[in-house]
Amino acid sequence: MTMRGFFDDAQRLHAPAFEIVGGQMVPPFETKDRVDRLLRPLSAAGYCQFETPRDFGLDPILATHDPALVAFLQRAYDDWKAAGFEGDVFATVMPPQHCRPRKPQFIEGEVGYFAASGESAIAQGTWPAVYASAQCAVAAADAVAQGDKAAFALCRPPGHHATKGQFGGYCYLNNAAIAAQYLRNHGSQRVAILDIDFHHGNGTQDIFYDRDDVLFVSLHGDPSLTYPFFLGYDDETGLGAGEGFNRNYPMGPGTDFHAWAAALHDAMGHLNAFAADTLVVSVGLDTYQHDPQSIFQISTEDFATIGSWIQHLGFPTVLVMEGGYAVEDLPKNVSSFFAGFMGDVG
Ligand code: SP5
Ligand code: ZN
Repeated sequence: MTMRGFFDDAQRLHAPAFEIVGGQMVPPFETKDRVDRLLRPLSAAGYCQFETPRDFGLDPILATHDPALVAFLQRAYDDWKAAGFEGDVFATVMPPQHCRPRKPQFIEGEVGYFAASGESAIAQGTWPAVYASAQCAVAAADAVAQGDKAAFALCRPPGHHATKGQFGGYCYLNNAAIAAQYLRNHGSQRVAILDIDFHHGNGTQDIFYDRDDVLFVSLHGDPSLTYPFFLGYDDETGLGAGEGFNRNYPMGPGTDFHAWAAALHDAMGHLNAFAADTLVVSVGLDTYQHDPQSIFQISTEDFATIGSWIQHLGFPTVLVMEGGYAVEDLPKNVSSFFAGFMGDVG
């Protein structure tokens, strides 16, 4: 058994010179190497047959994001250079609390308006990479909308920290949210999103927080201790019509598979009760015990169990790649997840 996988060469074009961590310029965690290392193993094992997504245009992106963010991402680098700045685009200013910010007219202020956090740069190739990454998500959603049981979007840059109107956390457009909205617009009445990335999917939560047609369930590090810090608490359950359709499982340092799996088991109860037509999974493997960003203790073998459980939910499923920064071990971890999902083990 195999599934269609989507990847575009243009996704390699996003290559900022550095990110800022702990007050230092460090090599970016989120690199093209992350996806380059996955293509061959996943094809060789027969899990995925990769193809370049066709161009679905801006419409599926604009069905999820504010047009102002999309326009900003397209022009930010050029505007930055036109202003005389030498490096990549970084946010250095953020709006005061309790202010309803008006969008500034100068690029230096605009970046602060559109940034949810300041570690992530916009570089020369960022827009074409981000656009191609989103097209992978749309193509995978389209495959499932057309009847495939599962499809894989090898997204990079990742997406789940991008809100309707802001980028951040290595994310510029929210690939999983775009896939979910595409499914809604192409035959699915109810779409569930399961986010297993180590970090809370604050962007995805933001996008669907007041809706009852898209359920968002996320397992992640306690936001009082780890990125994205301001969202991901378990009392965030949705707003208005969306009340009860957002579920968070924050977990503390040292969380092992036993504890994590108990949360997944509970989360699966919500997924089953929601009776979704289709499932989108934000597949981040940065819960791994040796991941540089993780405070969890998940092993390579555990990812097979996770893949198997998710497959056993039985929904037509769009798998969307998110984080995972133990670059050397990422191929074996992703392969393990696929082995479980495709029924090779577990
Ligand atoms: C998609 C995704 O996984 N984005 C993650 C963005 C969070 N980046 C925060 C970087 C901070 C690194 N600090 C590591 C300290 C670990 N103890
Ligand atoms: Zn993450």
